[in-house]
Amino acid sequence: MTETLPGTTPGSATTTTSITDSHLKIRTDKWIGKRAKRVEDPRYLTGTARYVADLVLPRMLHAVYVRSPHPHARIVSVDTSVLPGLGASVWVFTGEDLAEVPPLIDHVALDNLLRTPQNVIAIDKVRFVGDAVAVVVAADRYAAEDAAEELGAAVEYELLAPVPNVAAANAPNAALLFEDLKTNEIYRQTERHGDTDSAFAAADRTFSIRFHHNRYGAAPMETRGVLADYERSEQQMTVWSSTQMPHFLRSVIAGQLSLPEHRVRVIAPEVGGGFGQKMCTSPEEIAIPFIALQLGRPVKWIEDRHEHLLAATQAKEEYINLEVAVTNDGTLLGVRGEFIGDGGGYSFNTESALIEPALAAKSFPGPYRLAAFDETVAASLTNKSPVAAYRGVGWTAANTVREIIVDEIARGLGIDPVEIRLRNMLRADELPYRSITEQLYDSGSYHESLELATEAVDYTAFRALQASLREQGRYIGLGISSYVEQTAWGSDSSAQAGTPLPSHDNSTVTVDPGGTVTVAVSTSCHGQGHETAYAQIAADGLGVDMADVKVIYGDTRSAPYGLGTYASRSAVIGGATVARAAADVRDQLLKVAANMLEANPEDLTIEDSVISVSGAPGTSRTMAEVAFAAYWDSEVRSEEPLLTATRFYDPPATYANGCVVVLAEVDAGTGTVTLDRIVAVEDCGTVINPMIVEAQVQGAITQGVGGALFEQFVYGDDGQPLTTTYMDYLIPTSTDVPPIEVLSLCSPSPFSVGGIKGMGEGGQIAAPAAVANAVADALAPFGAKIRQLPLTPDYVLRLVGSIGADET
Ligand code: MCN
Ligand code: SMO
Repeated sequence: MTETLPGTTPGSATTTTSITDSHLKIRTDKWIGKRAKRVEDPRYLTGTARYVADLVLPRMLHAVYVRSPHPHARIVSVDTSVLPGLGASVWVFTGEDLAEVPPLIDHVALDNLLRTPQNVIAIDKVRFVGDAVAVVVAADRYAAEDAAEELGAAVEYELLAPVPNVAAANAPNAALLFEDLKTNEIYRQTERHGDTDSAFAAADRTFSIRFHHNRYGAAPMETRGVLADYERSEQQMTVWSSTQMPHFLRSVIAGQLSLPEHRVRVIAPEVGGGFGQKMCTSPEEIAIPFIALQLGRPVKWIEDRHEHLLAATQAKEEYINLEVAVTNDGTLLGVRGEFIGDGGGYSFNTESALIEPALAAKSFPGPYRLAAFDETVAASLTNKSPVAAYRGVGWTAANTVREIIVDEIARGLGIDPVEIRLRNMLRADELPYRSITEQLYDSGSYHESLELATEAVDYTAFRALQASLREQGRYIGLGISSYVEQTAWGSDSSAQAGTPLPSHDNSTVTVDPGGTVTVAVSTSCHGQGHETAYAQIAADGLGVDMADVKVIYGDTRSAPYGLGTYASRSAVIGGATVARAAADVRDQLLKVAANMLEANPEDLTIEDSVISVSGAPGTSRTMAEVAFAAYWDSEVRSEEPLLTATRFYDPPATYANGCVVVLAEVDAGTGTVTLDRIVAVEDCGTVINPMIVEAQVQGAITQGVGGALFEQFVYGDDGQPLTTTYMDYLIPTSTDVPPIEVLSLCSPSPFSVGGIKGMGEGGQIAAPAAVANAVADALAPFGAKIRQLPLTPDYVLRLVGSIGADET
């Protein structure tokens, strides 16, 4: 039987308090599902949280990177002799100096994906502006910055033709980023699902779209940073890094630096946001430990903002071209799709340049029935910063283009956009459902979330208002974006996403001799509130107060091995492992308590840290008494006195869903877009903490609004980045985003422990399409068809026809 958490019955749309699993005897309704305040927030708000940049070690040196000012060039020489004090007060490391460190490659198990080894400092050539050429180390940051500037001027390059985009990458005689590959296109594969030819033959109409999804990226409050310390006498490497994956990083560092893994310790101290960017291994996370090892002194590198905008990974750029076959009543029959990634200078490690196009293709069907789908997935290298994970990965682009074309089909056929969606959407009773791309949707509320979101904005009244305002020359629009979010990334999810990566995670729950609880988890929080959510689960599991639970993570010496936090996996995986381990420890406690109370363990209950015999009031022991006895009283303790358990989980894929509706007004004279209202319906099954979930939705939607209206890394045709400060690269501020209303539905997963689904990215997957569709709806009188993001005033004016013609 499926393990269930308290308060849930798999398959039901409402929560109950029944417990249906014989093993997981976790109590029910106390903490899980409560709007518990985040226990981590006081230290964020009072500034006492410690990030890598705050850490100071004795004899610590500071590293500054020399980075390429050219998009594509051969490194002829790096003349380190220009630096006074070289080897005495200043140290320089070039690619040659790190030649023994193997290059980074991706880990995706696909045979026909060409690999692009990335030296952690470039050796022969540079492939984007910002590629690392050398690292300068000095006693303080000022000296290191000065020396880096001097050295930068002394690097000699032989310029190569830049490859600024996918078209240029595949033009005849294009310069090659990796000459030995003989092509810049590192992957192309067509998969046919169902009979697309028959679908098109049977169609009444076909619609098409050619869409360029913008390149944008995470802008975490804390930039990247690494501090490495190698204690030679102990042969011990300790690396503090702002990472989402401490254990994985430990394995990579051990491998790259040929250190035995037990002599490497990685600590992710406070991490001020990652949003996927800190998931992959940064070359800096290998180079800085190597340098610390060479120098025998601690070395710290803290990325500055300018460097971040140049050299940190970027995301989401891809071209999606679709042809869609439909009947006159709006039924989707088949789709032919091309998903072409612009991977940047390297197919970046962990998930490769397929992270955008492959994930977009596999997730494309979303909440709709689709029986025939041809997908071509391709990725090319270009002379731009590598593309890697950013919240919503390929799902954002796929959802955006799918929801835009669904609206265009509705408009073309004269069908209401709500109606066309309802006609094609899977109903809850059709689930579980295996999509045409082999994604197994477990449960969901596709119809209900669309209906709830449109009711919340009073859809009918809005249409009336829209019509009357149009007569006055005011253009308001309503945009709908329905979505499915693949979550719970373990081996199953990643395989269903088309980029297989085996994984699992673990938690250790320990009741200390004093009766308090320590929970050590292998997921690694970087802002999501895990200390609170896992404490809620452990508190219910053990029958204690949340305040008695301390959750620790982020240090490979104290947390069990696992893959960390990304792909909205932690609630499902961490939640289950904590619940399972807590259940085991509860059993251990009850054995000891049974000895003390001369009762059967089955007759005992734990309530508010008091263990009693049911039906026999007065016969009880406190948790602290039992825990103390378990460790110290050889009369009653069990054969294994430690009250501790470590449990594992490699979850089945789970699919959350929801709907975002945006109301916007477009000024057809200036091209500005004002968002008036945003309503989001979120369904992530069993909710651990509704307040956290709501805030996650709000944060993710805000980032999606950024992608829809403002954010884009722009490169010139010469490969030079044009967005290198936050004056050029705009991110949304509080005045750009109206309050975001979040409503909830609950379709517990029938597959996962407790029915939990993840949800951390849904808002960013859905929001861009909702904004785009609101603008297209507002500008419907102009026949506006959106073919790119962001919706800058300039582009909006093109849509209304004021500047030139729509290109497509
Ligand atoms: N949650 C819950 N009930 C559920 C599902 C989730 O209470 N049914 C809670 C969880 O306990 C967790 C939060 O919501 O506190 C998000 O859970 P989950 O969806 O499992 O996602 P992860 O914790 O694995 O976080 C990863 C996700 C991703 S992939 C990105 S990118 C992202 C995001 O989280 N980066 C973030 N949200 C972020 N939030 C902050 N502040 N900073 C980031 O870098
Ligand atoms: S992009 Mo999130 O860390 O999977």
